[in-house]
Amino acid sequence: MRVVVATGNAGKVREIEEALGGLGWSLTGLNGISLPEETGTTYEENAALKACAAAMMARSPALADDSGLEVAALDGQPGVYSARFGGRASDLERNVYLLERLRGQADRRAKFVSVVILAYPDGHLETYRGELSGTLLEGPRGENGFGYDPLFVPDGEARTLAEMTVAEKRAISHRGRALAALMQAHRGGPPA
Ligand code: ITT
Repeated sequence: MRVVVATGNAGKVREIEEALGGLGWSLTGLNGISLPEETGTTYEENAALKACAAAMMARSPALADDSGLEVAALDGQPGVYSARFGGRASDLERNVYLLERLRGQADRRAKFVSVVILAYPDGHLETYRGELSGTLLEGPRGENGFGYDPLFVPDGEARTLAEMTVAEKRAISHRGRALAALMQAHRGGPPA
C-alpha cells in the first residue's frame, strides 16, 4: 500500500519511517501537496484535517500526526499550539521561551501527546493516540530528535529524548505508542 506521510516536520518523518519499516508499505512525502491551516482545537481535529487533505489530493491513503507538549505548571499549555508556542519561529527559540516561562517553577511535570490518523480517499479514518509523561530540565541536553526533546526526561529514564536514538525514543514515546497501535491493527497486512 502506498501511504503519503502528511507532515512538513522532518523529525516526524524520520520517526514514522523508522517505526513503520516492518509493514512493507511504500511511504512517500508530500511531493508538493500543501497541508491546510490547523484550525482545530484538538489533536484529533488537526490530524484529521492534515490526513484527509493529503489523501484527497494524492488519491491514496495518507498518515498525519498532530502532537504537542502539555506542561502541568502552565495548565496544559502549549498543547495543540506547541508548534507556535509564544509565537517563536524555531525549536531553539521555543525551548528558550519554555525555559523562561518555567523559571523558578518547582513543578516540572509535562506530558507529550500524539494523535496519528490514517485517512483513506473515501473518507474513512483510523485514529491512534499515544502519551508520554516526564519532567522538564532547566537546560537542554542532547542533539537528537526535534522540538522539545532536549528538555524532556521521560518518567523512569535518566536521559532526555534528545539523548536517545530514533529506535530508543520510538520504544517509549507518545508517537511510538500511537504508531505501535497502528502496526498492531495492520498486522496481517493492510486493508484492501
Ligand atoms: P506538521 O503539522 O507538518 O506535521 P508540526 O511540527 O507543525 O508539523 P504539529 O502541529 O503537530 O506539527 O506540532 C507539534 C509540535 O509539538 C512540534 O512542532 C514540536 O514543537 C512539538 N512536539 C511534538 N512531538 C514532539 C516530539 O516527539 N518531540 C519534541 N517535540 C515534539
